[in-house]
Amino acid sequence: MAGISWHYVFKFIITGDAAVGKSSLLIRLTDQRFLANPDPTLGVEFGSKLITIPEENKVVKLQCWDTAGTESFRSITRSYYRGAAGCLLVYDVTSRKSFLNARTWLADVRQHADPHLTCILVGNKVDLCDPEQDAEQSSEHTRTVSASSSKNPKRQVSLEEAELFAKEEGLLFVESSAKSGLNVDQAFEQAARDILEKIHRGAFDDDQSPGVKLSKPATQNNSLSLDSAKSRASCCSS
Ligand SMILES: Nc1nc2c(ncn2[C@@H]2O[C@H](COP(=O)(O)OP(=O)(O)OP(=O)(O)O)[C@@H](O)[C@H]2O)c(=O)[nH]1
Ligand SMILES: [Mg+2]
Repeated sequence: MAGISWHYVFKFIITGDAAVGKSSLLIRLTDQRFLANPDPTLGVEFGSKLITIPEENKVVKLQCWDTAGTESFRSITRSYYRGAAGCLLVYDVTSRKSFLNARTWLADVRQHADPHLTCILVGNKVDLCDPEQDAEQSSEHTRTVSASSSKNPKRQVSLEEAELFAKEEGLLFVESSAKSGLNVDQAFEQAARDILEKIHRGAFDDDQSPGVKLSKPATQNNSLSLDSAKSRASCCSS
């Protein structure tokens, strides 16, 4: 194991409308900071981070392509979707439009990314919502499923509506705040765990899946594949 700095590399993309906080989520992940006035992304930006999945004793390198939400960059950003294993599909909980547009982003991503793509829907800027009003709204929701909040002027997408959309589309889901850091690392980790599970089930293939790479230390021969990782994981996991 000596010399291994990571066991897997996963290609991630971050997508969604302009100004929903995609770059802010990436900066929070990689630098643990928040910029009040970041520049809009022109095309794509890149960031990477090593994360540990303790229960698997594995180190995963996340290679993240943060794409521009502005329509004029759409054809450029699309080309970065190719082969992605993970996707953060971001909307802003205070912008209903950004939530409605998530469907279009998802369709685009599914067309170009790996067919086994793991996608997590991320409702960002939850720090702008009043938690007390949220709790009140949530209890009312058991009776009436409303699309948006009339009581909380900032929140325009309820937790329940987003959860339902995620369930229907087979997405993971979390609400986050790049500003406070709430659930930012967790969003990436949850998606990485899901990809690892898919690897163990044999869904990703080391040669066929450009968005997933397995470390090949010099001491082992080049036949090491995701299949062997799968069998090693299953033999050691009981
Ligand atoms: N309150 C709050 N503001 C946020 C949060 N995340 C981002 N912002 C702010 O939202 C604005 C847009 O953030 P960006 O990270 O540039 O958004 P983006 O999705 O990368 O935008 P594009 O690159 O243009 O597609 C900035 O003013 C951020 O400071 C958050 O969690 N809470
Ligand atoms: Mg950006």
